[in-house]
Amino acid sequence: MEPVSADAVKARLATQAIETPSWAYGNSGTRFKVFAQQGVPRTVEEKIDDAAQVHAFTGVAPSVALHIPWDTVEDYGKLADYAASAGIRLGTVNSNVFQDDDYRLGSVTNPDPRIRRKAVAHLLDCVDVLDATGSRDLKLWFSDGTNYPGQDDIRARQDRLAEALATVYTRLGDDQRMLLEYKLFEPAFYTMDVPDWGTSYAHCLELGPKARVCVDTGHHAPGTNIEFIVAFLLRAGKLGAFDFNSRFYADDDLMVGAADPFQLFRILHEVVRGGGYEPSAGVAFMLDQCHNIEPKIPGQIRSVCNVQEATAKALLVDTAALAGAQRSGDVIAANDVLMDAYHTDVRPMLAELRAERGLDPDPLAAYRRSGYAERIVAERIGGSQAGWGA
Ligand code: LRH
Ligand code: MN
Ligand code: MN
Repeated sequence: MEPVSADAVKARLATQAIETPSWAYGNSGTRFKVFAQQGVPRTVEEKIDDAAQVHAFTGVAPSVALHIPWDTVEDYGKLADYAASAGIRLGTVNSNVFQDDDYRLGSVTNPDPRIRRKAVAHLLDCVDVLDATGSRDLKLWFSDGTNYPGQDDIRARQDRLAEALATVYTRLGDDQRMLLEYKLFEPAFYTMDVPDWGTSYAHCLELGPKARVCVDTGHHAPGTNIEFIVAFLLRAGKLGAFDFNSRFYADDDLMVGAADPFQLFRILHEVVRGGGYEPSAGVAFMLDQCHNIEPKIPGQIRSVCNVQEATAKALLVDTAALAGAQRSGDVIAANDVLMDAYHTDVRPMLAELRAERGLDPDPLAAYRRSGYAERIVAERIGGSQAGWGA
């Protein structure tokens, strides 16, 4: 059997695009404490500058996701121009209907129609932002849910959710999409209104082709087989995006690939296997992590590189050998094929790829040497929070 050639893998890796989140560059923490770091951005433009650094050193992070209202500006067209002049573009627009006192009992699923209208109005405003920035995707995550049995009518909340989603869906332009993200628990602890991929999938199916599921890798119960979800959604044409991060316990938002690099590889193997790596599949690779204790930009660089490494390994899987072993029912040989790819040290290949593209083979070391970190500490006084504690 012909092993996969390094050149073929490098050619495919050269087309990868991993989006970083604007909120990763601001101060962050947990509900116990937000830690202030020196040199963090004071404005949306400075978040874009930092995201541009991640792209400059990795070559595979050409866009930054916005979070509204954390990244509210007067003129989003101008912001898009600013991003272009910094060498990147604005990506997914994340809505936020979870930080207003009105949303104590929910946003789009709130029993009060006035509050539902307010939440939907925000989501529609976010579609205006898509129009202005030229971005394709609106990401929806709802903190809606209940804490106590009997608190509200679970079924009625699904109806309200469906109605709100349909209103937003109708407003989408031809080339725009909505990504519905799910989360098992938190901030609600008895029911979440979109707790899992099945709920998200069912709503997206009802809505139509412009609605797809977003898989945040930290939003599942421990032990959940995420690669199965990926395979299923890809087969159904409903995988829209990833929010990559690492978790040891729940929604930990740690650096991608830090907790379980093997799981990351298994997920990317299913992405490649299911055609999700082809640009035409429309699967957006995004990071969703807020670094609490590590420096922001190096943390993003590390995460981007970890996604790239796992992708390289997934692209190295000898698919013919795998299919052969599967056909003949050779369980051990089939497993060997996957493990061979996983155990391959792809770092020299990635270093080569970067050098071929005029980049430093070691993005983290190059960033550290660049002096950017010292410059922003000197220039930026009183940086902003990511938004969680705001
Ligand atoms: C919710 C979430 C969602 C938000 C982001 C800040 O836990 O994953 O994607 O928009 O965090
Ligand atoms: Mn997320
Ligand atoms: Mn999350």
